[in-house]
Amino acid sequence: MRRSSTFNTGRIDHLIEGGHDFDFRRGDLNDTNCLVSVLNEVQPDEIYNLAAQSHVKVSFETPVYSFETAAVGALKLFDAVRCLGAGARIYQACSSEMFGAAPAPQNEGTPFLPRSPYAAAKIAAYHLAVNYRDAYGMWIANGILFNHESPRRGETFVTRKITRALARIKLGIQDRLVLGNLYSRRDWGYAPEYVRAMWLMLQQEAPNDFVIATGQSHSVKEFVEAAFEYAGMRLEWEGEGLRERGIERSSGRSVVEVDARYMRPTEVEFLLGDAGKARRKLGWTHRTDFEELVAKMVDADVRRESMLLHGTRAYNEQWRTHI
Ligand code: F7E
Repeated sequence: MRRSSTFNTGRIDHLIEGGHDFDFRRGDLNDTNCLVSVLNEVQPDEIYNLAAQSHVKVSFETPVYSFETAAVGALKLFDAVRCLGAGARIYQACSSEMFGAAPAPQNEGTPFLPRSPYAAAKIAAYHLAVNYRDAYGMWIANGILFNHESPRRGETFVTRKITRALARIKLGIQDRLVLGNLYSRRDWGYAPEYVRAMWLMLQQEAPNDFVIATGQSHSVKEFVEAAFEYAGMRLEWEGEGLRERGIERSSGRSVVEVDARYMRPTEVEFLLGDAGKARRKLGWTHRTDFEELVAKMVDADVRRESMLLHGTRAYNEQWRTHI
């Protein structure tokens, strides 16, 4: 029986799988007592530390909380495992945000030039992982994952914000999509493939650090265009800066607009990952390309939003008949 603990978004979710047993408990990563008691009870073989306030823009508004979950939370976990002599293998979720302003393509040898409190916190956790590895011989792998998306992505991250708004515009329940910087570039991959890479990292003989990316980079604007085009809505652009707008060609309606409130005080302009080391040592490579990712996310949101719409209508009709 393998036991694994996943520490996610500042909370501890862990499960023990074995036969018909399925045990699920929750706790707070920053509560050391809780952390120790979970580790003691579960005695995990593998720990996946995904815990963080992971929204980069929100980290400018909540820098202390963001630092406490991403950096201090990781330190508490490493130190709890050390104190307990637990011997578990740990996956530490790092981030391509750590590269910040460093020139592309970025790989394991690229210097970190952080552009947000979130990135600075992830860098602190990265260095702590390396130090605990060197000082105490602990088994900790740093996974430096570039943006990984899926229909399960949170609605405030740009890809999901785009596909969800597009679905709602198509169904006539939303007028427009309002975004910030259209010109930053990201290396977007498909999340399930990145989770496999995390698992592969913990199956190696020795702990190591890996960049996980597709090696393709697209701007936010290109994501918008690809999504709208896939949904059968051609866009034409007019204006510049905060006045830039995406006009739907067939209706002449303005469906994409820009607002300063979604801009960041400092931006990461260009991320493009070089996952050569993961290819060579883990045998990992991405399979889903940009167009397929966009299509999967648009399809899922169109399905979900139309179900919600029709479900609401059905609900309202039922409610009206009973009144
Ligand atoms: O922004 C721009 C925004 O919030 C992507 C997290 O999972 O990946 C993620 O960080 C880009 C940025 O992701 C909007 O300025 C424009 O340039 O989807 P995002 P992120 O900041 O790259 C890394 C790997 C992580 O580790 C993080 O935890 O899109 N952008 N307009 C916008 N972004 C948002 N959220 N909303 C907008 O309206």
